Amino acid sequence: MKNRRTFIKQSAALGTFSALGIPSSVKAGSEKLKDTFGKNELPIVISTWNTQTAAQEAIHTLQKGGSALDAVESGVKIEEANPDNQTVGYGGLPDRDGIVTLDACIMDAKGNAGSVTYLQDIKHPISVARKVMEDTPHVMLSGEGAYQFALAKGFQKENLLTDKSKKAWENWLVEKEYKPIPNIERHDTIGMLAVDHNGVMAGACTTSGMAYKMHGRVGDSPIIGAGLFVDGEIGGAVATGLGELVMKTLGAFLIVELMRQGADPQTACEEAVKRIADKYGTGPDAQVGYIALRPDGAHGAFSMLKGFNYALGGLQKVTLFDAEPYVKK
Ligand code: SD4
Repeated sequence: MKNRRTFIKQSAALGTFSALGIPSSVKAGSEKLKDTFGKNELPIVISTWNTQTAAQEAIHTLQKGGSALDAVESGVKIEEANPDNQTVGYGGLPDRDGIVTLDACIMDAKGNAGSVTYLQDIKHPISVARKVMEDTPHVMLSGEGAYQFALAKGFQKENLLTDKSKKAWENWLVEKEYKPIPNIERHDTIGMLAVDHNGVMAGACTTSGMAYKMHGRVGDSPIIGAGLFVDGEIGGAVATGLGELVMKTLGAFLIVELMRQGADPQTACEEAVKRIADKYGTGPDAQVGYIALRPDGAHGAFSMLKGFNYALGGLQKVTLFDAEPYVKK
């Protein structure tokens, strides 16, 4: 919860933020929770794309007395296990060599973080990332090392390439053209942020990455500060979309730092998208979507292109919203 000291710190920072010439007004996104639920209620969960079931699971975990960390882990696991989501976990589209490789990370309010990259044959990379955070002195394990660690922790080897995704890959082999398609059926990489009843937050992000990527490619999703960043005092942010653009601008960290300087979550998401647009342009494949959440329940969401949506939920209901895009057409 925000105490008086934090409030004074943030208010003082607001002056600095305005002095930079960046607008710091509270915009529509931050008000949406109030529109939907009447007031800024806790707990709250927000997740990228059409992932209401996952958000519902996270709320359920909180209702059962689980922590925010338990909530985001249990929530994103729904999508990791969902074969119809071809951008996450089991059923994810493979790389150009036909191999499914997974990236995930998790972070708590105290700044503890765990991550796995280029992980194969394990259905729940988010749970392996949590084990890296809790049971090792490291933040990130990759490839074979992450796999061996997972086996040692009791995870089972599983084939993650479903017939549907194998067929899609075989069709892709005919042309072999790498073309990022980040708005896959409005059901993509899942990033999730949650705040519990006491204002304690956590975040998680998990993906099979861009379809038909080069073998060995790792995206933004498992990179702390790019795909996900959480500071329990300030807020958290998660990214989805073309990871290379997020990595080159350290999107999630940028959003949290803008919030630290006084920006509301909506303005911070807009600034981070604008940073990409200014530096790298707004090409037809350059979709990036951000969501952000503050410990008091205020949130924001914004994307580069049309088509990005997100689930937002509290104890009463979970609702799907379209994010406003930077490129309006
Ligand atoms: C990546 N950011 O690997 C992920 C993919 C994604 O919506 O989010 N797709 O680049």
